[in-house]
This record gives sequence, structure tokens and C-alpha cells, in this order.
Amino acid sequence: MEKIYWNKEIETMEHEDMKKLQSERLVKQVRHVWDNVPYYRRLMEEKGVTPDDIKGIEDLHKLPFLSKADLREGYPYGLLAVPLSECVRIQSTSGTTGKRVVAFYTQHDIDLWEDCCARAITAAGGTNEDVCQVCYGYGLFTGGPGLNGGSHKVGCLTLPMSSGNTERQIQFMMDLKSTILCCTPSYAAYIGETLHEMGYTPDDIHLKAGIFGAEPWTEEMRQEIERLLGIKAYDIYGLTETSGPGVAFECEAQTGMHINEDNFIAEIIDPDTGEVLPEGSKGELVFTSITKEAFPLLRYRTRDICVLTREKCSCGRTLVKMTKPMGRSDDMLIIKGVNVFPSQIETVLLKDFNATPNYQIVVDRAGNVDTFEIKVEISDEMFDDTIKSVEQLEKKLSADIVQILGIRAKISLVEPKSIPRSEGKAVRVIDRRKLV
Ligand code: DLL
Repeated sequence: MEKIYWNKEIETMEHEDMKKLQSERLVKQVRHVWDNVPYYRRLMEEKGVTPDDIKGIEDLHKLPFLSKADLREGYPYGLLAVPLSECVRIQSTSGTTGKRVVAFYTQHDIDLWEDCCARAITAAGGTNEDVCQVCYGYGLFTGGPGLNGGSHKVGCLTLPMSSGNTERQIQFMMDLKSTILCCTPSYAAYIGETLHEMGYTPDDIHLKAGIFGAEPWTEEMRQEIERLLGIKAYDIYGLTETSGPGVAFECEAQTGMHINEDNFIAEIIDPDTGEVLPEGSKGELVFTSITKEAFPLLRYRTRDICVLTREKCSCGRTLVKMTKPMGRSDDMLIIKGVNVFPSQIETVLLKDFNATPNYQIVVDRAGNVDTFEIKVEISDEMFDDTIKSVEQLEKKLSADIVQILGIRAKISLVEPKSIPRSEGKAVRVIDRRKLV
């Protein structure tokens, strides 16, 4: 029989038992950071909490939050909780918005992380019969190393491709009969596009599933990738700070991602007040890592906005599910004084195009006034259409943007293939104002 869980006991554990396990681990973890990380001890003292106050998960809310700013302040060794001699690896964020965050791992931490990724691969139907092509970046980025490790654990034949050289990716995919593809959703779409351009169809490849994450993607994009590659596309979530991909993963139901609660306690808070919100509310996701040794995080504010649900899942897993992140509390652009989330723009594009086209939001400043442009790539068919119909589309998009955002954007419909494709995370927003 096909194996559908990597760790059945954990993945289908009764919620009450899971809470007990989390409580035990939390108590131990709090003691560990108090004893070994002066930075944490100071934060806890400032909040008037000691390890004796934390008797279980019900006391979690007493602990201080940790943010990216703390990690930057502590850079590079300030939050390390074990001697360097016990660490075997670092990984790091791309550092596009400031100083890099460096995360440390003991061998035990690597094992747990790879185990989380193995759960994701198994949930996507992966077994030791599979050929798993990993096209996330390798190196400091966690995508490649994480899925690579998970794929080894499952026993798949692993192709450590990293990203780039798309035609070669497709050649390998055909020659080695890859069955599982791991990369960012934007790169998956690009691989699909290239496959068709090379004159092939999904019947020419052997892929059955893809595990895509590291950036926001919509249901429509899922359908598009599934169509282009003839696969089932599964979401995977994680962040460098909490180890990397595999904090949460999607199952066959494809209705949100199960959080690996034996390793991470999830909370949803109001991003403005820090208040913990009841289950089912939309808010900022906060994680406490209860099994990591080298770089444990207590109540780490991810800035990702989502909803948690405990509704029964058809796959049988009892692990809480998170929705796709709906934006980031720090992703918000303020253009001409108006709050704008890139996801709002994507919603308009979806409606007017029936699929998410390639697009880029460009914000700049002329004198003291913000300029706001949305570049949208049109398809080959539309490019051949009359100028009049293109103008009509431009007008419609412009009107819909005003309706949703309340401000006007310059809409530029651009030629097919003129917006650079991404082999890693797609760059959707170019805010030139920050460079000044
Ligand atoms: O992106 C880890 C990862 C690698 C996840 C491969 C999945 C697959 P960072 O570079 O530190 O780590 O970026 C973390 O990316 O806070 C989210 O905002 C975003 N993100 C990650 N996964 C998803 C997803 C990796 N499935 C940040 N959907 C997170 C939406 C995601 N956003």
C-alpha cells in the first residue's frame, strides 16, 4: 500500500496529546534559552517572566515576542544557544531588505528539518520509487538543501539541480524521468512555459507532482502550473529563521498547509497590538520552535498574514492547517498616502485576465510626488490583437485599480516575455524610492 504519512503517529496525533507534547517541549526550550542566551534572558527579564512561569502551552502568551530586528541586533552569534563546536551548518536569508539573518544548525536540527521536508514529499505522494528534481537554489538559501535532505530521507533518487539553465533542466527531467519537481512556483511556471516553447507537452515528461513555495502564489497560478506540467502542485511554507521549508506542507486535499506542530507552536496575533487572536481569525503568524537546539526562536513574528484552522482534513492528519499567506504585515506599500498590498493588485489582474499574467509594480518619486506604475505582460495572442482592444483592456485595468485602491496607477501593457523571468523568488515590486 502506498505510504501516505511520513510519521503517522505525529501527523495523526489527537490534539490533546499534541498539546501535552508541545507543553513538555516548550518548558524545556524556555529553560534552554534562559540558561544559554543572555539576549533572551534580558528580553524575558524585561517582561518580568522567568522559566518557572512557563508550565505549559497555556503560558506561551507570557513570553516576549522576537522580531527580525532582534535577529539583526544579535547578528551573527547573539542568539546562538549552543557552543559553536556543536554547530555543523549555517543558512541565511537573501538579505534584500537589510542585514542578513544567519541561522545555525546542530546535526540534530538538520535531522529534524529534513524530517519535516520528508513529510512534505510523502504528502505529495513521494516514495523511494520517485525521482525528485530539486531546482530551488542551493547554497545559503534553505530551499535546495532542505528539499534535498527530505528527498534523501524518503529515498527518492535526488537530482540536486539548483535553479537556472531551464532547457538543461527539461533535458534532465526527460532523460532521468523525474516524477517530482521542487522549486518556486514562478520558476515552475517558467519551466512549463519553456517546455511548451521547446515543442513538448506534459505527455513527454513523467512528472506527477510539484512542491512549490518560498513566495506567494494564487490558486489560479496552481491551476496554470498543473496544466502546463500535467501534475498536482502542492504548497510548502517555511522561513530561514525557523529552519527553512517544511514548517508547513500541503496534503492531497490541497486546501492549506499542515503545520508540523511537534516542532513549531503557531499563534495568530493582531499585528498592531500583539494580542493573541482566537482560532479562525486572520492575523500575523507567530512561531515558537520547541525542538531546535542551536537557534531556537520563541514567539517569532513572521510578518506573514494568514488564518489557522483545525477543521478535520480528509487526509486524516490532525496537524493544524494554515492558509496560504495572504500578504505580509511589512509588505504593505504606502503610495500617495494609501496602503497598497501587492496581493490586491494581483486580484485585479486575475479578474481581468482570468489568469495571473507576469507583472511588476514600479513605485518611484518625481519631486515630492509618488509615481505608481503597473507593468503587465500581454500574451502573444493579445499582442496580435488590434490596438483598440489593447487600449480597452488598459482602460478596464486602470478603472478596476482605482476602484480597489482608490488611487490611479499608470498601466503599461508590455510585450510578451519583456518582464524578466525568475529562477528563484519572483521580484514583483520595484520601489525605487528606497534607493534615494
Ligand atoms: O523561502 C524557505 C522556503 C524555501 C520555503 C523553499 C518554501 C520552499 P526565506 O527566504 O527566509 O525562506 O523566506 C521566508 O517567504 O516569511 C514568507 O513570506 C515567504 N514564503 C515562504 N513560503 C511561502 C509560501 C524560504 N508557500 C518568507 N507561500 C516567508 C507564500 C511563502 N509565501
